[in-house]
Amino acid sequence: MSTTASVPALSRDQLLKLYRDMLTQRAVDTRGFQLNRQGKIGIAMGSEGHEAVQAGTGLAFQRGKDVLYPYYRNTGIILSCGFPLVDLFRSQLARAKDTSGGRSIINHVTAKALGIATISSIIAAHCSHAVGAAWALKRSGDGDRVVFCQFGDGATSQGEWHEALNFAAVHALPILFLCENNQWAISTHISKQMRVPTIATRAAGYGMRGVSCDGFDPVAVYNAVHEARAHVAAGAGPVLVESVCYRFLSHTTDDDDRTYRTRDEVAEHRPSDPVPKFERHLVDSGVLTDDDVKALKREIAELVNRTTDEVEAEPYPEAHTLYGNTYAGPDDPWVGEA
Ligand SMILES: Cc1ncc(C[n+]2csc(CCOP(=O)(O)OP(=O)(O)O)c2C)c(N)n1
Ligand SMILES: [Mg+2]
Repeated sequence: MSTTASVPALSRDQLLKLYRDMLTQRAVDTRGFQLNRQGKIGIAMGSEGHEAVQAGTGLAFQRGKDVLYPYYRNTGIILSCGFPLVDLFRSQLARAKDTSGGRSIINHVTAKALGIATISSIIAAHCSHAVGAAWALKRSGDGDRVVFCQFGDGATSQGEWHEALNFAAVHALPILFLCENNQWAISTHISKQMRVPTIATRAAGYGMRGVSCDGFDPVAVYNAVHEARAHVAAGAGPVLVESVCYRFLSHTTDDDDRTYRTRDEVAEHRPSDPVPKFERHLVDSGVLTDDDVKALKREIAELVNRTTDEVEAEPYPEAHTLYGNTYAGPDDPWVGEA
């Protein structure tokens, strides 16, 4: 189904937040790839092409109420939901002050106070965790709070994903399932994942509402997610929202996408790049001038440079913390053993 016009028009401040969040996401992910090429971090995961999806979803998230279960490609959405940039760089650079003490793979951060749950690397495993959180919200009678569960197209082939959707639908849980359909799951194209035309179609199998939207347009994503959130918060059951986008870069810096897709295919999608597209829209509609755009880009570049330098100067975790959060008791379980 498509979205309706019941969503109010966005204010100038909201449009600027969308644009700023999109620019920040791109700058942070570009920095991740640079740090990897400089040999400073082991791996980087880009999200180029996902900026509109994540800024639009982040704007619909109600901070202080909602709970977010992100996945590894979600630098944009966690920043949009208030996660501090400095902590994201601490994760990328594995510094001691990272939310996992510098002991987790990059971007696997957590922030309880912001409602951001720990990221799981196991594809679709977090969908069950998110459903558990939604069940807890429902049982506690905490109305008007919604769980946002993000994942990619590939995740929808996992058995755990189907179990999560079914359970959520049967119990009418307050959860939004938000698919970032970038057409690829590492080297597996979407055409090898399913025979139905869209991910949203899959919702019908569970008696759940399914919506597909243009993931290159942050306003379209916001409208779809905002409306779906209202449906969920009203106690009408979960919704599956699919935002159709594209992954412009390799899966991670450990992947060479030239081995499974042509350069022509990637080039064909480039005109849809959401960042310059939204920028043109804001300038053409008089929300921003060209000078505003330049100033904002400079400001974000400076912020990202300053934060990178600041975190690079911070210490790595101490060796004795290696087993922390793994065993009960002392950091090092072998200390004192014969
Ligand atoms: C259960 C499981 N199987 C395989 C992997 C390896 N793996 C990591 S990312 C990924 C692709 C996921 O693709 P998608 O869900 O479309 O997300 P995207 O990376 O495209 O954003 C795979 C197969 C994993 N982490 N967990
Ligand atoms: Mg994918």
